[in-house]
Amino acid sequence: MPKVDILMTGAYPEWDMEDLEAKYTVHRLWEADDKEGLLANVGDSIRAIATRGELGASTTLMQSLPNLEIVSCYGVGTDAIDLAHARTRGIRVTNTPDVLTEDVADIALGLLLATARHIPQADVFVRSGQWGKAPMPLVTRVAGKRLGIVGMGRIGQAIARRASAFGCEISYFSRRPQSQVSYVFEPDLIALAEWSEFLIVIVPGGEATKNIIDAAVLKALGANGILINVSRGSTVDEEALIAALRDGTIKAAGLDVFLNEPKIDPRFLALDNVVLQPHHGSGTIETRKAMGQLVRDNLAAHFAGAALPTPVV
Ligand code: 8YV
Repeated sequence: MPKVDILMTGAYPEWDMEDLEAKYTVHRLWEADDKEGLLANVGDSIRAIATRGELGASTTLMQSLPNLEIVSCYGVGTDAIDLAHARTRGIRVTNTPDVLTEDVADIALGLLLATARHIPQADVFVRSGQWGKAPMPLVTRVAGKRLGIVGMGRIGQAIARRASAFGCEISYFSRRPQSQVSYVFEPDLIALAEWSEFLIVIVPGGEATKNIIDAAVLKALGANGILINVSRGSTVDEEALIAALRDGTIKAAGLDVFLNEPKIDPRFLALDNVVLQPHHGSGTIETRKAMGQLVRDNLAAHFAGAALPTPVV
């Protein structure tokens, strides 16, 4: 029986690639010099897309695949997948929730600690031989501070659990109050920013949250405030953020996500009050193995006519 043809938009770790190549005929879109030519040649045979959260599946891409049945996403965020188009065509969409929750929450707190306590700068201080010649500058405490969380889904709740252990006071902004948590719900994002010493952004990407962190929110966060973004680059107005970092409107930022990844705005590289991560919140061996397994389990379930483990559409 011929193997099912699938299209991959970007690479997975080798352990996933080996399994997918063994089970399917894999077409590697990201390696094609002539992507349109590849799609023209094999588009009719493609029954599945295996993509990544940041790569998604555009309307144009899905329209070029007339026999597409499923998009399996390696990541929890599906904002780069045209879900409405998938729904109109009856294309299933799956993602990889839960398995990455703890890692992304870890990196949110890790970025907060790194940004507030100047951990990258301290490493340079030692390596460059400054220790003993000048005192390391005093920095910002994290424990016991006021933390605003923008988005109180699974990852937001995991962030709050960690911050509670740090003795932080926690309030959150969300579309609606989350009855399963006891933290203070603040429906006014500006008011939350004014109250917060730290603001962690963990809302889903997409049009509804585009630039939700804008110049007004950054001004409200204030000159002693620290912004952490582990959501999507689209949730922060980057022009406003770069200006706020440059002008001292906020103290500092820790960023795992950006617009135009991986070719981020070069102005970030010139700022000394920002800690930069390469969209690596879920980037541990354990979590990526679990994510890859879920992608493959969803594909296998679909082609076996079984229930999908983690359906979105
Ligand atoms: C993924 C992400 O690991 O889960 C998401 O939506 O953005 C990341 O956690 C990344 O997209 C994998 O390439």
